[in-house]
Amino acid sequence: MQATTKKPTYVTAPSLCDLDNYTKLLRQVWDSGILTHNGPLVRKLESELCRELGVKNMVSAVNGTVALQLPLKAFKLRGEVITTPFSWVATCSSIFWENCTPVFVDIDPLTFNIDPSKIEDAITHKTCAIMPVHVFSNPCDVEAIDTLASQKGLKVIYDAAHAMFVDYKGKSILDYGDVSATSFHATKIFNTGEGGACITTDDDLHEQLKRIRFFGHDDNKVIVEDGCNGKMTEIHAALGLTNLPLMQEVLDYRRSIYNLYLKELKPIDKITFQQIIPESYNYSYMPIVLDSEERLLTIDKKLKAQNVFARRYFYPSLNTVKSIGQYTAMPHSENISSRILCLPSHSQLDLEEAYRIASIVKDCF
Ligand code: T4K
Repeated sequence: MQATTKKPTYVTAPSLCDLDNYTKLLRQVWDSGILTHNGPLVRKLESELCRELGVKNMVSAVNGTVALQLPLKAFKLRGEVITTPFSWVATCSSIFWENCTPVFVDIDPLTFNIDPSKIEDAITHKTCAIMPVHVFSNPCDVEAIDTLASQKGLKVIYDAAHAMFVDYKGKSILDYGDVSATSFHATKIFNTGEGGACITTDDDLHEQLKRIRFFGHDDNKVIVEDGCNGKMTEIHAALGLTNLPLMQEVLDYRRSIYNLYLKELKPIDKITFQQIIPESYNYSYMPIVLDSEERLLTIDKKLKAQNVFARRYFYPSLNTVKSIGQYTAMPHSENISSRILCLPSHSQLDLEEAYRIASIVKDCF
């Protein structure tokens, strides 16, 4: 097939505020000269997000990976952290950076989240925490995980990088576990360019996370614990504050794209979808699972020929990555990982283009 001259369509694009609104806020930064160190816009972003999400405490961070590291540091964890092989590599690298070892537990092949019924068998005397991922914003079985963790005396740090603006059983999904860590990366549903945050209901832990983010300093700049530099800048916070009012529109639009793809592709029995709870999902990704890797490669090639760039999130399954550790079979994760493709979904994707993409996919059957 011949490549078209059409503008490329990427898997995602950042939802961006009006540039003039952003520069208006940047004027304040220029006038004050305060660029970082827990400045007024960072604090404002944290409090506005807490209000919007209905959560008590938030500590913003330089990115989502550091947001995962901050609680590992706060709890002074050493040993094994149980996690999922079906994730972005940052889940594992945050564990390694904090001198712990990831131990994989396979996923549920329907929800793509860690299978809670398999966690207990993976617990050893070295286990110190569980780090599950709400994959594509789909809530983990938080009741089962949190109950098991408290019985075994383990910390739970949810990797909620995808899970902004998701409520589950009457509260934000970010309010479960000891801490949730989310990402505000450019490719996420809410973005500050780079950024992330820790969310916890524990006020003391919240204060401690703030200190760790700021070199371990207390309010008087006395070093009271082992910290790092995990601070968000005012420039990033300004972008977040200007993007925030767009969120309802962004969420609604992503949902309509998801439903369009679903309607078009559901009749094809060789395509399956993540099992989700429709009211507890932010529709930031559009994952489809094909009947074989061969089919996936064919579809991906056909899309690329039409200037459409889907992405294999998450591929490869992390248990197969040599630098992460010795291989242990994770059949469900490896299987889903080899057949899953995320189709373009973002605010700048018009519905007509989504129809066209769905048609290219359909033509491969
Ligand atoms: N845990 C989980 C479960 C995660 O998924 C992630 C990150 C983390 C933790 C860590 O959070 P952070 O430390 O990143 O805050 C992206 C992101 O870099 C990464 O944040 C994300 N997960 C991961 C799933 O995907 P790529 O490899 O897709 O980026 P890239 O450059 O290929 O971009 C994809 C498409 O997006 C491009 O084709 C065009 C568009 N794009 C991208 C960027 C960066 C834009 O339009 N503008 C942009 O600025 O990694």
